[in-house]
Amino acid sequence: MTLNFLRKDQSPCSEMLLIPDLGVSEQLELDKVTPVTLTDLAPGEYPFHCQMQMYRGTLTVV
Ligand SMILES: [Cu+2]
Repeated sequence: MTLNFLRKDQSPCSEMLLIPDLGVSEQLELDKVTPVTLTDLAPGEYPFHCQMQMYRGTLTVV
């Protein structure tokens, strides 16, 4: 599965995408799409956040 992240926010917080449980650490360029390919994803919840954990969310795999 590939998720496409479009960064529209110029805040430094939106520069890095970290999904620790999946070993993802991606730098996101402003106004560009960054594809992140994830393989062998087990169902579950995977928190993601910026470097300092101010922007955060959860990826839910069903
Ligand atoms: Cu941050």
